[in-house]
Amino acid sequence: MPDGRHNGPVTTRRPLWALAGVLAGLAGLATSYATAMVLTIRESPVVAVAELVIRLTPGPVAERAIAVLGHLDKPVLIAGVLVLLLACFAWAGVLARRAWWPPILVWLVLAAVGLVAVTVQRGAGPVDALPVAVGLVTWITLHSALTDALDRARRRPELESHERRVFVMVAGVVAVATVGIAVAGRLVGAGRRHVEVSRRLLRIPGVTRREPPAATSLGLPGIAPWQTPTADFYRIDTAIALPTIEPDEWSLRIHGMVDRELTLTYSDLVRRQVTESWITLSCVSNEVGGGLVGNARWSGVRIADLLAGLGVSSGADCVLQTSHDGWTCVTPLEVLTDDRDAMLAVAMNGRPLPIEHGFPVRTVVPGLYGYVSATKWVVDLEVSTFARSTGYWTGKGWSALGPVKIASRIDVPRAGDEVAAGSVSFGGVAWHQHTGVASVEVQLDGGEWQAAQLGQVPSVDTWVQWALTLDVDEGDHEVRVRAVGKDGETQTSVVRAPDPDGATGWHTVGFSAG
Ligand SMILES: Nc1nc2c(c(=O)[nH]1)N[C@H]1C(S)=C(S)[C@@H](COP(=O)(O)O)O[C@H]1N2
Ligand SMILES: [Mo]
Repeated sequence: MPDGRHNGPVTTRRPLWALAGVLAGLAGLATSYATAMVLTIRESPVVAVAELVIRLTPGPVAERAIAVLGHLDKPVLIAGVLVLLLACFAWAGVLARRAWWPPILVWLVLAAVGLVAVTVQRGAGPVDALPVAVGLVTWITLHSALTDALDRARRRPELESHERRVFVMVAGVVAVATVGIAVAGRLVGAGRRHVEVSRRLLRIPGVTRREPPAATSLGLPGIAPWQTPTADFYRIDTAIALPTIEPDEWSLRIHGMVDRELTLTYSDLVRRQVTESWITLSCVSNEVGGGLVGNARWSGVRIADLLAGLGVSSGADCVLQTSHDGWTCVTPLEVLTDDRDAMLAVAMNGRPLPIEHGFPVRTVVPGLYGYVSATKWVVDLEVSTFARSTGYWTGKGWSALGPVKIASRIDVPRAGDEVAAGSVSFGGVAWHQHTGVASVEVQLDGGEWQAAQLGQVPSVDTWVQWALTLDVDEGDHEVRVRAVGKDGETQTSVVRAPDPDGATGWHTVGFSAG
């Protein structure tokens, strides 16, 4: 970019520079909006900013505004944010007449505000920053492209009309592209919103909401609740843009080594007997003590019942599952046909599956890590053989079989906590899906292992809360936990990383008492 803009006479008219800023600004809003629409089901960063303003507005002021504006408070606020943005865009454009860097500062500050707004949203993750980043890159590139043309026109008066034409052309292209991108984003967003509306309106016969049995909870504050609220359930997938599938458009093909193929529509599926069970799902990538595990009530149709009618060949030993977005996994036939509740789940915690957890249909298999069993947005089940089938993660070196390993976690106290000396409560969760946890033992400062109290769980397919109160002296301490399975296996102390078949080792937490 040419340096020393301040040297040249400022001949090109201010409004053109302001226009350059406004066009670049609007283009950035369009690309960030479209990115937000494609990536997530959220609104654009502009809406996040408006929501942040609402959150930061003192209650009485907000109430007064709502009283005056009625239900229009949010649109009015968004319009206000947009007007303010337009002013900043124009200002950035005019600033570019002096030097190349002041407008960059403006873009950076605006992006920083957007970034703060999106990251304080409920459940925000790193991906929420992407629309802001895309918007910022758009701003800076287009703004410099547009103002460079103006700058050249100013420096070379003999070329002014030519450079003006260049500017007008670039500006025209930017304006048209902006509208196009915004409209495309809107269409994607509308489709997504439509699926979300269908999801909310869906009532599935046989799906009920149920509180967890009271005895599952030990009532110790700080332990993960036995039933993981859907909004807090961990999420792992390779999808950048979430698949959005209307139930009407969904179907599942079951084929391969079967006598009769079957294609099920959504209504075919939910017309069948719905089974509901509490099942803990966990991820093979979970580190010792990590949070990639959750327990929910799943409702769906048992896969064993479906397969029973299809005449599975005796040579088959697995099912290759494929999702709408092309993710695959290979599941042993055995766990899909024995008496466990391996299911095509349509609901989680009594509500249709959230889009990010696989709407409208996913598989859930008690006892296996998600990477070999829990296909979200599942559309194809091919009965096959391990010799012939490879799943997404097993193709990258993870173990072909993924039975969940016995695990336990300390939730209270947290690492580094300072607690009052005397009697201290310890607690957490332990799991060994489809085997069950027989006991949990706690060791303080390398002493005797002591048995913890366990919550009562409805089946061997869920995790269990544990708690124990011990006398603790003043000073620094270290507490460890290990579980014993109903098969008699004690959780190993051998420390292993998650790759290739799940982490092992005892969760250990350091804390101090004073
Ligand atoms: N379509 C699809 N399904 C998927 C995955 C994925 O990447 N794509 N990841 C799997 C993994 S590794 C896990 S641990 C679980 C996580 O399910 P959740 O996001 O509902 O917790 O989904 C499984 N199903
Ligand atoms: Mo996973």
